[in-house]
Amino acid sequence: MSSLDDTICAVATPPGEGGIGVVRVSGSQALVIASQNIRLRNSRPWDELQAFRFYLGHFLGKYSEHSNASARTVLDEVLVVIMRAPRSYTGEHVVEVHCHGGMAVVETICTALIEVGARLAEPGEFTKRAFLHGRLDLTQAEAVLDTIQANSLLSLKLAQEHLQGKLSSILQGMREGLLKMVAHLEAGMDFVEDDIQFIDLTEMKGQVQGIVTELNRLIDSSGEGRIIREGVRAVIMGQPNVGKSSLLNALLGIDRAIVSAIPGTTRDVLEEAIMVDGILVRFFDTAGLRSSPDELEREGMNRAQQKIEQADVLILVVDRSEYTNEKDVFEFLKYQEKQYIVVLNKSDLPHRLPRKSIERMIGKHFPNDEESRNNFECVEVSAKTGEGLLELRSAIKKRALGRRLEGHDSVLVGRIRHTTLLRQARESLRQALEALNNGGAPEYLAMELRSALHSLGEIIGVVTNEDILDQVFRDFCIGK
Ligand SMILES: Nc1nc2c(ncn2[C@@H]2O[C@H](COP(=O)(O)OP(=O)(O)OP(=O)(O)O)[C@@H](O)[C@H]2O)c(=O)[nH]1
Ligand SMILES: [Mg+2]
Repeated sequence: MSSLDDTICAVATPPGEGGIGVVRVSGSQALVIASQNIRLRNSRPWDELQAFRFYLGHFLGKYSEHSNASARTVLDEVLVVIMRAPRSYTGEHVVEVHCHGGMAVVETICTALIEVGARLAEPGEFTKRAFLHGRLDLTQAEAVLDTIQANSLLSLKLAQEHLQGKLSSILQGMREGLLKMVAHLEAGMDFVEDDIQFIDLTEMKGQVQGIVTELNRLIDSSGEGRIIREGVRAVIMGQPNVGKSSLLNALLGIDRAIVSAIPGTTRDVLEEAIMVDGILVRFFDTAGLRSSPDELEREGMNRAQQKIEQADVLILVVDRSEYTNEKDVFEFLKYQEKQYIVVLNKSDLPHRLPRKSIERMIGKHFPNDEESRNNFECVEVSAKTGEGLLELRSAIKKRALGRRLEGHDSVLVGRIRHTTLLRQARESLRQALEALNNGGAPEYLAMELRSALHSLGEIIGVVTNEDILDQVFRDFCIGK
């Protein structure tokens, strides 16, 4: 384990050229280390500097390893800001050096700080320290990474909600309820001979049921949460030559995929992403599915099949200028649990079949209950003229996010780590409910409640170990 006693430093801005680059130092010696290399314009002693204010100065260093210390020259003009423990991101003393954003500048400054006693930070070590010093809990630390990686307005909103502790406070509330129940149960165990009951079991059942209901809601939100974090996977599929690649190009507004009148043009899966109304949609253009003797085309179809299985939304393209019969679409309609959009393409050409007939033909393949019937809709589009594309875009967003389309207030869960632990907690509570219904022993009840407490605690980081921390922080970049 890396020591908390070290003072760490790292370049916090991305590699490459930029107007400004930031080098960050954190630890008990941060001010001492920085002061050795920085000559402030006003010559104020460092211990008199005010926190959260910028000071202008020069960063001094050597251009060559072999030059002696007295040969130090100005490496860059810098702005310095200090934050004193515990009022900083990490909870330690922090110095940020704002210099020009060139590779040589930031690297040389970082190296100079290491030479006078700092250690190069590991990925995510600043945030890990913030967690270890109680500045953030684990869901908030994860939300820092989600904020950095947010690729759409909605994913940013989700990350910020978690950063503000909305998920943690729900989980803390559950934990407090469970802790009380465990305390009462254990107190009851001590007085078992006096037959004193410290908590009414019917009341306890109601409380556990309440937590299970809330856990169900959070777990159910994980599909949408993942889509918001990672983007919608929309797979364009259909028979050869119906205009799948033309549709991809039309949606992107560029000539990305090869289009031709020859069936079997697309072989490999093409992926391109665009923003649709605040959410990232990743489109996959696939090879048209048909029986073909061509080995390459068959491999293309295998790849298409894999993508179809991972899709959040399936865009089935049919050619309205041709007769479409059930045999043509049958193969594509077997993923009934998924959301379908049937694109009736080439709407600029004369139609062979009325829209109603196509809808009826496709509808016949979905079970005759309301939910299944709502799993698909038809949109008329011309990839050639662009007609119907707006309607298609809003259909994709609606299908991917379902009811939670706009202005949702409830907290969503978007990480597999969270969903897995929420499921474990729910399972323990279900066992507890069963025991409550069947007059199970209080020892057993308390054990299940403790196990749920443990799972919920692991999400926020009340319960933790090096493995959990490694899992959380390994995706961070150095400098965060
Ligand atoms: N008139 C008209 N022609 C279209 C439209 N969309 C596609 N086409 C034409 O249909 C033919 C096939 O288009 P592609 O986009 O290559 O079809 P595909 O489904 O990707 O075909 P494969 O890759 O072979 O499976 C081309 O000649 C396109 O110009 C449309 O909306 N209107
Ligand atoms: Mg194609």
